[in-house]
Amino acid sequence: MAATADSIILHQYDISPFSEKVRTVLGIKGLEWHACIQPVIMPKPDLVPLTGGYRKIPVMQIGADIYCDSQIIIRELDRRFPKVPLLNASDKAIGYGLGMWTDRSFFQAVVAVLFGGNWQVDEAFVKDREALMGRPFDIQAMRAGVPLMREQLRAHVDTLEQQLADGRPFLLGDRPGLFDVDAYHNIAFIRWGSKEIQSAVNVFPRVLAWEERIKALGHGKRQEIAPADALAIARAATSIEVAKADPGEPNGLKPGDRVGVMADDYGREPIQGEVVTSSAQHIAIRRSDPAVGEVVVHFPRMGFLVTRQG
Ligand SMILES: N[C@@H](CCC(=O)N[C@@H](CS)C(=O)NCC(=O)O)C(=O)O
Repeated sequence: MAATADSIILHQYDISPFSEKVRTVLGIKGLEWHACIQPVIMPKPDLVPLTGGYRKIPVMQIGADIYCDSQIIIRELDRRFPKVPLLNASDKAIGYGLGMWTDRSFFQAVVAVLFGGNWQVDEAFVKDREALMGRPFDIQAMRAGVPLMREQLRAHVDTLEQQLADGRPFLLGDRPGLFDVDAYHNIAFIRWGSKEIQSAVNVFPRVLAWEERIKALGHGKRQEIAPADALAIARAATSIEVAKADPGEPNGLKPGDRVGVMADDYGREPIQGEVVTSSAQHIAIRRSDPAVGEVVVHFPRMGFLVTRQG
């Protein structure tokens, strides 16, 4: 079926571990979605008009609403499609908190071991990631750091093994949930590495069995969409977000205020727009671009900084 303003469009590429996180959520929920393949390095001429400059992957688009970062993408999927919830009796919210572990220190250990190992990257990729990270992408230093980072990786994966030690099928109980998804994308990323790198996981039998259970959940029903068609959907659609005051906003931000929103780790270009809504976990800003007209771009609050502009 052709995509419409109600369709889930995931701007992604297949090797992207953070996209795997979202694809697994789509699998748990059994949803239909459209994959829009974006480049692995800049420029991303079919992504930036939607986001206003956010270049990381994944980005989710539903009509003229654009969700940047897997955390807000997953919150929105759970809000719009609650039939199979991602949170359960033992996880009212902590999966999002645990994501700050899995997506940061655990993920960085995986990256260090993969790129310090046999991963082949070209000059263009190195330059791109230097710009993204704001520091040298030093393969030699990464190679030298592999023994240290292996220790880190083992500690992270062992934490999962211990969590599964009582025989539970999923990390927080009988059903797959957000915490499984958060942890799993790191394991899926390791699977792109050599046999030797993969042994970091293979020595943990409970993690291996859990990995198979997560893989069996699948990715929902995927179709492809061309970037030009995704842009056309945004152009023709109107955001569903309604302006709403946020009484607890620590800095008094209100609808209509001009702000810049940026990640606090890497890819820190501020995305500028006018506040539509905000809450403890979400900020939505309105902006426009000749290629897509007016869109509303959504970000999480954990891990993102919001500054007033002029
Ligand atoms: N905090 C972000 C991290 C996203 C991220 O780092 N994505 C990687 C790909 S998995 C990326 O964007 N790399 C640079 C690029 O693709 O341009 C999230 O949860 O979505």
